[in-house]
Amino acid sequence: GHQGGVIWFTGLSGAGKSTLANALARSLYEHGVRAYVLDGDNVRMGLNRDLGFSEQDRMENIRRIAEVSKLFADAGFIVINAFISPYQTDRAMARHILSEHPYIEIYACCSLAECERRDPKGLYVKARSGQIPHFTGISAPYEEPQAAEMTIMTEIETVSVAVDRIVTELEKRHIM
Ligand code: GGZ
Repeated sequence: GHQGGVIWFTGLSGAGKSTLANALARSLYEHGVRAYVLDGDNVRMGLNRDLGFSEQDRMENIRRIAEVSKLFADAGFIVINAFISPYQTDRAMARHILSEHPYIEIYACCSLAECERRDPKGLYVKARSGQIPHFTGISAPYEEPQAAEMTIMTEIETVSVAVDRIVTELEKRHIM
């Protein structure tokens, strides 16, 4: 079996983090690699149901996710995280918590204008009309990564090309 590791997607709501994470997980499965995706859908409904979107709550969200990821990675899984993780300090904390494991941060880069055009859940419309406070990109900050191992320009690159590029990077780093 392979050693564990962590792939951490960061980016705006609607940038394509979960899409990339799930496509990557399928590809890893086909390569015989045990992988598991953590995202808002399976973490904020359960483990982190007590947390909202203040700066403090986002930090605690990221901290708990990093600690859970550490357990999965200790067990030999490749954990694929898809969280906005908008603050540089929180991403640095996650990287620190996971410093004993191979770690790759991937920036799902997409303009705010395009995320608003996609608006798959109608959240940007609600945020613009003031119905969602602290909405990332509208009324809360997104700090762009300065040290991401990879950047995927999701307005340009197809999911399958991006996934192949990530798999190549994982092989190069002997993570799989
Ligand atoms: C940002 C919000 C907010 C606010 C609800 N700001 O596109 P989605 O819907 O499915 O993904 C977003 C998700 C963000 O949760 P994360 O745990 O990834 O955020 S963080 O890393 O910053 O802790 C969005 C939805 O939750 N959502 N309210 N105010 N996104």
